[in-house]
Amino acid sequence: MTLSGLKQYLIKEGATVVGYAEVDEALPAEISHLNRAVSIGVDRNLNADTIRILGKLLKTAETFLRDKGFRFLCIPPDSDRISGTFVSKLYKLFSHKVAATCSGLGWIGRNGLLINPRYGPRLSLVTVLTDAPLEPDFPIEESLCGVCRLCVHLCPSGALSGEEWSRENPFPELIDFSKCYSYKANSRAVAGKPNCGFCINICPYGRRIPRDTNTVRVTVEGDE
Ligand code: B12
Ligand code: SF4
Ligand code: SF4
Repeated sequence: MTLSGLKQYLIKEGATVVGYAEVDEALPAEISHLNRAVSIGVDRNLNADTIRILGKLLKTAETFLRDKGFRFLCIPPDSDRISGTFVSKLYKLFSHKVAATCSGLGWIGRNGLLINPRYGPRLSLVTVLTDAPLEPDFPIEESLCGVCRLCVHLCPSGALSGEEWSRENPFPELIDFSKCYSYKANSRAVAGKPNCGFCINICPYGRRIPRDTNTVRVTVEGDE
């Protein structure tokens, strides 16, 4: 199989989307030799089963690249929870969202998440960095959120500022992570749920809701 065949191979093995990126500008010196990224997304919430599937896809890419003699660094989906090994120290040097925008899979929405035009923010991501000369896809330059601000208005913790991302200005203050984090922690305590994810569920991308609206009608039990 040729290098470009890796994409189809990963899709066949269960990936929803796969993109290749050239990521020199986002690489720290320690890993600057691994200047190509394979960004892999699956259309699922990030739960234990999704982590298993993404782990299997990482293994598939790893075997493929190793057999061809290339170097690689597989960054797992829950990289923040893995520590104690030399390789785990490298994980925090590169982010899944950078690989995803650079490989054309989507932009960063007002909710701070990677938004794919077809699957919206519902993709869970992993990344393989490599020195294999993969032909890069076109990076995404601008947000396509447009006038939509649904996630900003409806985030229960008020964590989202409504700022807009672009590749030229990739780190605006999109989200107050402490608000998001404490809301999630409380919701686990109160409702027994481990997460929130409202900013995923409300996004019209990947759903059939018009994007030119700032409001949503919420029907509660007893409403007409
Ligand atoms: C720590 C963490 C959290 C923390 C804090 C978030 C944070 N600081 O980012 C908390 C607990 C709050 C959290 C919450 C959630 N998280 Co979280 N989280 C992470 C984690 C482990 C690290 C993120 C991080 O450090 N970000 C640092 C910020 C500054 O950088 P960043 O993420 O790369 O984002 C910027 C850059 O990518 C930049 N950028 C984009 N393109 C380019 C291109 C270039 C060239 C450059 C220079 C920069 C650039 O734009 C982004 C915005 O500024 C990642 C997994 C990972 N290893 O990446 C998951 C991850 C971001 N989380 C994810 C998810 C799903 C969630 C939740 C929905 C979970 C839930 N169900 O509640 C919420 C959503 C909250 C929200 N609206 O963002 C997914 C997002 C998937 C997606 N479609 O985007 C990830 C990628 C996990 C995964 N493997 O899929 N999370
Ligand atoms: S996960 Fe919930 S609290 Fe956090 S930004 Fe999204 S909607 Fe807001
Ligand atoms: S809900 Fe609207 S503003 Fe928020 S990320 Fe989705 S398209 Fe962008």
